[in-house]
Amino acid sequence: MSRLAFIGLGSNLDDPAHQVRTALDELKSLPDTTLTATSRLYRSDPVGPPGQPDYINAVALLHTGLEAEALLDALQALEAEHQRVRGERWGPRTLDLDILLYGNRVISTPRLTVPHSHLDQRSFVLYPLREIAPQLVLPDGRSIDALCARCPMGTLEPIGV
Ligand code: ROI
Repeated sequence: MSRLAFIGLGSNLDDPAHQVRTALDELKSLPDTTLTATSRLYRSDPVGPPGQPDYINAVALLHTGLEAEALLDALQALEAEHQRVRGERWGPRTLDLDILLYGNRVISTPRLTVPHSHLDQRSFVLYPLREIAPQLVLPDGRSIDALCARCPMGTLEPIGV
């Protein structure tokens, strides 16, 4: 069975815009998966420890036959190809790929929390998400419009395609 999965992309090291653009392209080659939509790239101030570089963020929509954990494995393999080294919590990273939503499923396992935690508090996720899915409703019934209304854009800005 094929599902819609929204993926959040983020980078703040080693030419972040290039990291995100390359990763968007690489999502096309995941097995049993079609890349259906991509948001623009957005620049955002870092959330988390201060003193780290700005982030580039984007959101992609996949149509995938992969189960959620298999999708997570595939995304982690892509992160590893981008030389992501897991360092300090909320520290700088070359590439972060998060499953934001997986169909209408709610998943809570040691490896995976879907919808992604803090999704509703992060403008760098919500606004790119709304760009590609303006009618989106979360499994708990909240609409993307309602979530954006409660989460100011702040310094988030699109930087083009
Ligand atoms: N801050 C921004 N702006 N964008 C991110 O993608 C991002 N990712 C993270 C933390 C460290 C929480 N901060 C971020 O994981």
